Amino acid sequence: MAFMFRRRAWMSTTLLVALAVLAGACSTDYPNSTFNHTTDFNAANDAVWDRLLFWGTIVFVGVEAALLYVILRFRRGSAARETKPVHGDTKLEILWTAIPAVILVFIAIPTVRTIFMTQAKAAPDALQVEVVGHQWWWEFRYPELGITTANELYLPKGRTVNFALTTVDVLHSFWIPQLGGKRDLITNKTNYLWFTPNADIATDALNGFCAEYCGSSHANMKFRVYTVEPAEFERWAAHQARPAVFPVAPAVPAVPSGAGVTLQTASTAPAASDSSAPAAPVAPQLEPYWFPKEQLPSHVIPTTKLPVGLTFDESALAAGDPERGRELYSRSSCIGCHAIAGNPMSMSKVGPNLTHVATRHTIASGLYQNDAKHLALWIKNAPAMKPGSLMPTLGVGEKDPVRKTVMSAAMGGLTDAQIADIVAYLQALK
Ligand code: HEC
Ligand SMILES: [Cu+2]
Repeated sequence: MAFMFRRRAWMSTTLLVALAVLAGACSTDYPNSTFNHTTDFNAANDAVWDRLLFWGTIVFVGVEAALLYVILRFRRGSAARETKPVHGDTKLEILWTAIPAVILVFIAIPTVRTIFMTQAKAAPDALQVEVVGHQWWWEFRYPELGITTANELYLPKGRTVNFALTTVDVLHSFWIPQLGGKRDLITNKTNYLWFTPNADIATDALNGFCAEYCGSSHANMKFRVYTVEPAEFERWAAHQARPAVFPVAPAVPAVPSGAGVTLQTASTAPAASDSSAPAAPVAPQLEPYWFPKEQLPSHVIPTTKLPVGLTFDESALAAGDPERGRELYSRSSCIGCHAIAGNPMSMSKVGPNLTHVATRHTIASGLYQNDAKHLALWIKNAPAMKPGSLMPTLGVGEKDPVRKTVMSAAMGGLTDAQIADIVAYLQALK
């Protein structure tokens, strides 16, 4: 009776697990799948994988069939229990050496071919992107375009991109499951990785990860990748290459309005010609582009919980003033670590480049949404927001979670009102 019951429980559990696996397989939303043919790189890898699966399945079915046959045919009580020894059967030994060897050849040829293809040098006209790993964030530079940014990568569809991968500290690994990777970032060595996003893939936001354990916030070392139309990429790049636009008040161009399309009016001003304008040629500026917030898919929107006990006076945020913030930022510790092109006080390269920080959707390498509240909490106590973060605790009265020291005004600590001003400044850096 007890046995019957246990067998039933066992069977229903098995059935339940099988159903759950089946139901799980029905989902069509795989935001981090490596099996989509979105680039030449992952199409080639997937072809190798399919080949392995094909031969692996044949071997599996063959071996299992032979096993079942032997179990049934030579079971206890059957007539065929006496077996004939096969030791020294040359024919048989040649056969079971040759068959696996042939299968290995079928696997080895496409594998080696794919290795050679993906390890080759990228085409010379590829878009160059330097990827620098930091504990625990990503620096992205487009050397030909004069852009330095962090944690958010823009890639034009249909063009080969060649990543030069290095690290300033420990080993990291660059991985965008939907597009390609992984490849290691190694100290004192440049590794390369290239692929071409297909021209017909969707304009999309994808996840990227660090895939090599690199310390306490390794799991928090993520990034975002936006696959965009070539024209959008050009607009993005032209904008990112310019210094920060600050103050936000409309610039007074030497050229009367209309002829010189300034950044602030680029979206509204038509390229109308003004006959009274001097002949000074003004390069037409492209309308700035960054991936529209409303189109972000849910899998790139961070949902990280805030640390317990870290709060911010929300009414102070509303009172933040960008001009006061710029002034304060420019004489605070921030300038010892960050660069903002257009702010001559801020030229350091320890932390992420903040020139166009307000055009990014996340902060702290994909950990939090880039909004006033998260920026404020981040500045107040970054190590509490991200374990091990190399940006120090800066809020007055805040405790450094590792050193246990408490920040004071005398040490350069910032009050909520001061942080609110700096946040207003950062949010103006479009
Ligand atoms: C000792 C160096 C240091 C100082 C001082 C410092 N930061 Fe940072 N900051 C960093 C580092 C390093 C990071 C990246 C941390 C991470 O993501 O793990 C960072 C990240 C940031 C980010 C997020 C950027 C992004 O794109 O993810 C902002 C915003 C920021 N800092 C603003 C400030 C401001 C404002 C100040 C001054 C009040 C300041 N920082 C002072 C080193 C510093
Ligand atoms: Cu890492």
